[in-house]
Amino acid sequence: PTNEAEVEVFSVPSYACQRRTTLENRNTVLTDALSLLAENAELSAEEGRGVAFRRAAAVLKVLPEPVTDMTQLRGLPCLGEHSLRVIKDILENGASSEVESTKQSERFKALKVLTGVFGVGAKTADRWIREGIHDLQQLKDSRQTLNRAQRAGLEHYDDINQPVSKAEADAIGEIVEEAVASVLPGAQVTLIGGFRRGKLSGHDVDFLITHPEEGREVGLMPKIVSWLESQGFLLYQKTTRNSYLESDDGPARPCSNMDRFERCFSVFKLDEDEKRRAGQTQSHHASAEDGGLKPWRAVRVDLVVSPISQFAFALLGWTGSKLFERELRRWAGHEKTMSLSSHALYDNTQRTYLRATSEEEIFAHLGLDYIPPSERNA
Ligand code: TTP
Ligand code: MN
Ligand code: MN
Repeated sequence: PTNEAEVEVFSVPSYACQRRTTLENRNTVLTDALSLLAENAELSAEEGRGVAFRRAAAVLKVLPEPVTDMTQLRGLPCLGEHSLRVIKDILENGASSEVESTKQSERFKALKVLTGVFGVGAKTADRWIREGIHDLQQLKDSRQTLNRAQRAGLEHYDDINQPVSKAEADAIGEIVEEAVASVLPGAQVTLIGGFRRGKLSGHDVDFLITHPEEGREVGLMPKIVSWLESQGFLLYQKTTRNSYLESDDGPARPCSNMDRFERCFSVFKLDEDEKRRAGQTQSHHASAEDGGLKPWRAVRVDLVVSPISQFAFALLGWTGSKLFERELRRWAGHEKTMSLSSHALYDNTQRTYLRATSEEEIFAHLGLDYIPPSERNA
């Protein structure tokens, strides 16, 4: 043992997929600020800046204690000049002037409100703002033609922008289980997305569906959707069929982050009754008896169907967080010369696909310690 005082250096690996990020965050003031700047960048078609802010926030999320002094940040990865300036401002003045002015800006407020309409992305919102539309009333008054998704988004705006609780996610899960069991006995339903990572609320509920016998899952989504529709559970749905095999970029070159599974973007009608039947306690949501308010709420639900041979990749790719996924792909490409998608893992050196039947195997192929879902909250 040495007599010299040891300086404790907290070391953080630079890729988020090398780190364990739980939901416990001692630096929410800082990470909220950086996340807001990330969101503003993403809404303004500045993806690079958005990712930089997301990476900086993710590093702060794993620190074991609140940051109180800039010296604590020495040697940490992913903290660029801009992020450091924001952090310094908050530590010294209690708030970041850039974050505060962004929050107040008419443009940011309008982008938030308009992209809060399901089916409206940053591009559309930007075009509307340039045409003088800044809020929902102006959108309704304008003669803009809305597509089916946007009409549903506008109609159920308040519900869709109200967080979904775990209890509500479980109630939706029971409905999806029933639908799947009715149309293809033996098919399996897995809760994915934020709820699989242990989040207590989310903006939607995500499910991955497969069947243990390869091929049995083909054509499954339209059957599930028909069953749900016949039971009155769907306010909106759009199913896109699997285009994996016919795509020409192939699994080795996942050109976009969008995968090509058969999937369904939907808006569920969740009855308070349904929630009670699922064994949950009564929510704050008004029931029909206490004031004439509607006894149901709209909930955004994403369904994905994958063949069993790709299940582990789909599970890993759809559990998130979005930054964790991005970092996994960056690690694969930059550190391992591999291409990872929600369908497959390809080794560009050996020119071969690496098989996996579990997430653990995929981490092992990538030379990474296994990180469980609850620690992927980067
Ligand atoms: P989201 O449902 O958007 O996010 P989330 O579940 O992590 O958070 P929230 O609580 O706000 O719903 O996406 C879930 C995962 O699905 C995310 O890790 C990325 C993945 N995904 C794809 O693989 N392809 C896609 O096209 C989309 C939209 C998401
Ligand atoms: Mn989700
Ligand atoms: Mn989703």
